Amino acid sequence: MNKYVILLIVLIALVASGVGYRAFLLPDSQKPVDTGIVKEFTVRIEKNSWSFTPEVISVDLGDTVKLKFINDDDYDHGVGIDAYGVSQRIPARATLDVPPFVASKAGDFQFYCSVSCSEGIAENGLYKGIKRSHFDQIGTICVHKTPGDRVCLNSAPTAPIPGQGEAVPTVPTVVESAPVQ
Ligand SMILES: [Cu+2]
Repeated sequence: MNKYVILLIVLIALVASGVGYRAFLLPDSQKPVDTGIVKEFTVRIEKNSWSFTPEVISVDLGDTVKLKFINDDDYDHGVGIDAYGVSQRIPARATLDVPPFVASKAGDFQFYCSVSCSEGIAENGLYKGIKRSHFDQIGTICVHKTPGDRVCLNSAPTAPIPGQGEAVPTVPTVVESAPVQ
């Protein structure tokens, strides 16, 4: 048999075994998930608040996440989501549309202000009577492993949620990205 034909057969066998492995042998937890569902959120940065509103975003594993940030401040902020490779500046009084991404990892992931915006530019760094700064401007994206599950794995609100009364001021929880399964 022509050696190229043999080579071709070997190649086809290799590709077929790879496809077969992904389709039949790979554990469900390791298969890439894409629900095809798009979840859109608008996150507001209120003037001199050093916070995001809302501070907790919930999606299901495999959802496509579309985030819009509105910066009401007269100075720049940023958004960083290390787990999903997001790092963008949000100029003063501007709106930023983050390129959509698929929430492919379950767990709680921080989003944070990635531009040093300091504190005390106005009102001595006080927001609703609580001292805040750039380092308090943190939110959490909860990616739920099971669709419909509304319990975040390990997140906690880091600031008062508007309209829900004053929360006890807490040190922001540092949320490590939790592995799938
Ligand atoms: Cu900042």
